[in-house]
Amino acid sequence: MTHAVSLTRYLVEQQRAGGLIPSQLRLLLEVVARACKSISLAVNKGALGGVLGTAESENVQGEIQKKLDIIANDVLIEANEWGGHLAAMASEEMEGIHLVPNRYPQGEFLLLFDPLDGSSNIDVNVSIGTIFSVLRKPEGPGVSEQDFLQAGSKQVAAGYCIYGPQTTLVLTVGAGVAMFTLDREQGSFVLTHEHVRVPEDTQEFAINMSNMRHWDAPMRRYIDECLQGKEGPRGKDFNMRWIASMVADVHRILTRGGVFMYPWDKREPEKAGKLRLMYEANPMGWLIEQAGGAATNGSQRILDITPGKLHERVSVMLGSKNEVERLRSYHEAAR
Ligand code: AHM
Ligand code: MG
Repeated sequence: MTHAVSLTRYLVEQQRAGGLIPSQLRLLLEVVARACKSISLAVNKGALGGVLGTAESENVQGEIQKKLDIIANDVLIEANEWGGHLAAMASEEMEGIHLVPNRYPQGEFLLLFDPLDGSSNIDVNVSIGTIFSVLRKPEGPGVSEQDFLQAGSKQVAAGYCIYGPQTTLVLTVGAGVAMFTLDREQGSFVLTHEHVRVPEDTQEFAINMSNMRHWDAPMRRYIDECLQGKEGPRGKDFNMRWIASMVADVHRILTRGGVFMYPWDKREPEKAGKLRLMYEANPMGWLIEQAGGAATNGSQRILDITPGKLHERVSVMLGSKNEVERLRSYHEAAR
């Protein structure tokens, strides 16, 4: 009889085999998984739990917060404060960093998260998720926002938990991508996919087409060629999906390939894009790379960008390698 591999066992085995996971990081990932479990319960209760709808507040990005944005943020903060594995946290929903209170021991790691990604889908019962990224705190006393401003290539763990028909935790610690499905009877995450691979080619793209008129020329060229299908320069038909939850779109790409784009557009030209670098693009970019795909902003590998500020935005193109390379080359050709 084969035994199901729990998240705990997977992490212990990674710790033993690759030495990739120090004990504090293992604890951190278990705590994040536990927090995701309770966010999943709140999401599932929906209207019965009184968690739907809008809160009476805005976040630092000027976006109206949903009740679940705040609940998920509080759950993650509360769960991660006391374990001794973290020095500080940062979130899409908080302007500054959140230090671990003095009464608790300080750990070596920094945790960043988007507590509830895909907020516009909460009330309509469509998949949403939590995205997280873990960095090591640089040596030295105390901790400041500056300590967080590290390139995505410095991440030591990254992942997301998707709250959909199933609740699935997707994780990398730098040794490929593994997926764990929440077994609600047992209350534990069970390994259900290992060595996840994104096919290098695809005929499926994800972008919010309603913004087409605002894109720059290389972006329009790429989509225009896809839309021409078999009769166009690509010589094949393309399918389109747009869930408007990055976690759900990325999950589909990790499962069957595809390319996801949220490019710069001229609605707000001073912003590099809509999505945030440190807790959306970096963790997703690393997961995709770990599964054999690629992630760029059109001119640079996402993971090579050194952030200038915590809530920095970025143009995102990620997924099947050959499509991302094509996007990069169209941007290069236009420079
Ligand atoms: P959020 O973190 O406030 O939920 O915003 C990020 C989301 C992504 O999940 C998704 O890809 C994108 O915003 C959808 O944007 P749009 O509504 O413009 O299509
Ligand atoms: Mg988000």
